[in-house]
Amino acid sequence: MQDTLTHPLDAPDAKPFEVAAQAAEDIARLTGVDHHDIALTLGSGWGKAAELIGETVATIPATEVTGFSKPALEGHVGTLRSIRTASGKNVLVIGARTHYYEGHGVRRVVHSVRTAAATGAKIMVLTNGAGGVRETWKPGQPVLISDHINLTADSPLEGATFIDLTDLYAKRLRDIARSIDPTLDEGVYTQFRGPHYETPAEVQMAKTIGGHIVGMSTALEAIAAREAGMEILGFSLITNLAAGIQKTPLSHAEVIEAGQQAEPVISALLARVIEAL
Ligand code: 8IG
Repeated sequence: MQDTLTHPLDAPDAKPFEVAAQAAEDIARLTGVDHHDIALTLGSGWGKAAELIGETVATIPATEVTGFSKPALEGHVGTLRSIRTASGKNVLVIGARTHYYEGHGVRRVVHSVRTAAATGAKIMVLTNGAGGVRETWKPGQPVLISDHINLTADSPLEGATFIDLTDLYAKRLRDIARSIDPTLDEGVYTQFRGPHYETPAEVQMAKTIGGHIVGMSTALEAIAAREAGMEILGFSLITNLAAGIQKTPLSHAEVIEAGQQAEPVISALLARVIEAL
């Protein structure tokens, strides 16, 4: 636990990987599960997947885990769950994402990913709700992330840490996902800072530079996951077509509704993919 003024990742002498190791110890103690094989971050629209993945062994409030709680009361930060699949794999389900646009710095954004690696997870499954740049995509459609463009101008890596990002979103894992659903399309995820959605001109820029999906979360997490040695699988739920691609203004309510409509279908898909990993 921590006092209410300093966050463990904000201390001048903080070592992010040591804080993550402490968080992993907390998770082992609180869940009674000393090792996880796969970690899964649930983004908007994907929340129902957890129940379908297997038997929930333990659910813990993220506030009980080092580095997940906030320095002051700022609403809830969600839960962490340990789930055992039918084949006996332990899946750490992270329902507590910190977004870059919250402004607490990139260390806090990727703390859950580093913690997942510290619990032993070798595969990081990152899911999100996002905007679609391809006109042929429909709200409610899940797509695989094939690569990303990081437009945050930031990095979770500190110092001269040169990390290769070739095949960041592992083709091996995308192929497994497509063996479950051969109709899955894929595209390049473009991370903007947010929290505003893009202008139509920014969406055209994303398209011109090779982006197909626009979002606010996953690229920074994927970089940290690769640094931590994990294999990464990324899914976007297209909740809306990006600004200017769809002719009507974007509304958060619409985004939430598309997510709710799609939730049962994509959750079942995700559960089947995880069992196949
Ligand atoms: I849900 O259109 C969702 N998240 N950047 N743009 C960006 N993030 C998003 C969008 C979108 N829809």
